[in-house]
Amino acid sequence: MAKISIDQLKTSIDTAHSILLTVHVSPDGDAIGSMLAMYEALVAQGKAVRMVVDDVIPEKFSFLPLCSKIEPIESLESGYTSDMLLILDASTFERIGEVGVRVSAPTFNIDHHISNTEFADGLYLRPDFSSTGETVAYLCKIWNWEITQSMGQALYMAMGTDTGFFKFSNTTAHTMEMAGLCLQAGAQPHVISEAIEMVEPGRIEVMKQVLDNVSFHHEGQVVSMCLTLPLMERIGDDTDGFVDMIRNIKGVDVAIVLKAKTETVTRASIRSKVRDANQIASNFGGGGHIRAAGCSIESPIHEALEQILAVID
Ligand SMILES: [Mn+2]
Repeated sequence: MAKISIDQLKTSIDTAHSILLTVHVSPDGDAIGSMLAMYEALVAQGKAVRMVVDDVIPEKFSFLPLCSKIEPIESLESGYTSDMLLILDASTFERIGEVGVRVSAPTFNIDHHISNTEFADGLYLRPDFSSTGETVAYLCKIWNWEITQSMGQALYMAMGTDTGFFKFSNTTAHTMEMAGLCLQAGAQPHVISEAIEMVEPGRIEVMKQVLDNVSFHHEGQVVSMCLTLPLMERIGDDTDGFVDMIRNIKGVDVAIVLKAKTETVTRASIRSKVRDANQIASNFGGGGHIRAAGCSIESPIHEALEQILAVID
C-alpha cells in the first residue's frame, strides 16, 4: 500500500489509539503548524498523542502554546511502539531523522510535495494543495472536526509560511477557503505575521554581509546567495527570509540560496518563476515543487554553486 484515499486515512486513524506525530528536520512553519493542529484534533478524538521532532524548534513558533508539548528526540526510547507513526510535511523517510529509526509502528504520511518518495505504508498526498496545513484544514472540514482558535492559528501560520503569506503561485481559491476557516475560528493574521516575520537587530547586521555574497549569472536570469561557513555561524539555523531578498529581483528567473553545512557539504534552496526548480534539484538527489525545491550537494559551497549553474540551461 502506498497512496491512500481520504477514507482509508480516516479508517486508519479511527482504529489507532496511540499516535506519534513527527515532521521533517529543520522544521518550518508548515511542519510545526500542521503538527500542532493535528495534535489538538487527535486529542479531541480521544487519541493518546505524542509529538517528537529530531531537531530544535525555532523560537519564533513559541507563540503557539502547544509548541511546549513537542518532545526532543532524546525523550523517545528506542523501540517505542505505537499504533501509528503519522508523519507530516516530510517527503522522504530520511527527512524525519532518528524518529523513524526509534519507533516501531505502521507509518502514515500526510504531505503536499510532488517529489514524495512514497516511503510510508499509507500516503495521503495533495500536490495540488499549497501546504500540509491546507491539507489538515481540509481533513478537518471533510471529517467535521472542529477547528478551534488555536488550531486556526496554527493552520493559518502553516499555510501562510508555505505561500509567502498568500503571495506565491501555490495560493489558490481553495487555500484561501481553508485560510478563511482559520479566520472564522479566530486566527489572528497580524499576531502570526508579527511572530514569524520579526527580525532581531543583529540580523540586519548579518544581512548587510549576506548581500555582499549575492551574484548574478546567465545574463541576470539566475541569482545566487552564498551563506559561507563564517556567515552561517553568525546566522545560526534561521535562514528563513533570505531567499525572499533575491527572488523578486527584476529579470531573475531562478534564485538560489546556498548554505554551507560543513567544508564539503552544501544545502541549496532553489526558487523559480519559469524554469523547473524541482528538476534542477533532482540532478542532486533533491526535490520539492516546480517553483521551490532544495537539495544537498557534497561539495564546498562555491563548487556546489558551479555544479548547479551547470545544470541550468
Ligand atoms: Mn510544506
